[in-house]
Amino acid sequence: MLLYNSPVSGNCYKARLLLAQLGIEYERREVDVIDRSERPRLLGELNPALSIPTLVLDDGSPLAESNAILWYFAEGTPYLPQERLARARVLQWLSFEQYSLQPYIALLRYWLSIAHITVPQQKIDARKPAGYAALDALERRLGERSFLVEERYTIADIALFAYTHVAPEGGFDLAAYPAIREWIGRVEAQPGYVAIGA
Ligand SMILES: N[C@@H](CCC(=O)N[C@@H](CS)C(=O)NCC(=O)O)C(=O)O
Repeated sequence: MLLYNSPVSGNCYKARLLLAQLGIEYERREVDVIDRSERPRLLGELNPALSIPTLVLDDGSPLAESNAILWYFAEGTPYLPQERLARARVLQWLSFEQYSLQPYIALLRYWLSIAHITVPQQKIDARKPAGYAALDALERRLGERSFLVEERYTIADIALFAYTHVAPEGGFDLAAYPAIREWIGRVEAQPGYVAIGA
């Protein structure tokens, strides 16, 4: 199995973390997240969005989108509940991550700490309130439970953890979010945990 990957990408990290926790081996091919000129050649046949992570399964089938990759590998394992409502709630949090968290927290991290591009402060400030609103939502949820769904660690936690724990790299202060900080510690204590840079 081959993962088109970047070590700095939170989306790729989601796949790397779950695969490590499941003990599944794979190869990595590193893809530049700043110079995207090679994407059509590398990924054109595999993923119409030309995004990473893109995975090629052992039988040659491509699979893209970080949360789809999580779902595929978590199926039939403790990382994805079997009960209908719990599965829908996992999907609820995966959708929240893509729509409400990533465009603000991941994007600011990319601008400020990965690409180091000069972005007008006004443009940065404009993304902050929605990023903090996503953190507020997570804090409310985690203030009343240990994990996002069913009181146990699932791919919902992996998906939200990926960019939340590095939110300070995008200029977000987690000091006012004690429940999030405790949850980060619980995720890091899970068996088979690997850090984003590993
Ligand atoms: N929704 C996608 C987003 C993937 C994504 O944005 N990947 C970045 C690297 S972290 C990328 O390759 N972007 C492609 C591009 O901007 O050209 C996912 O969750 O996998």
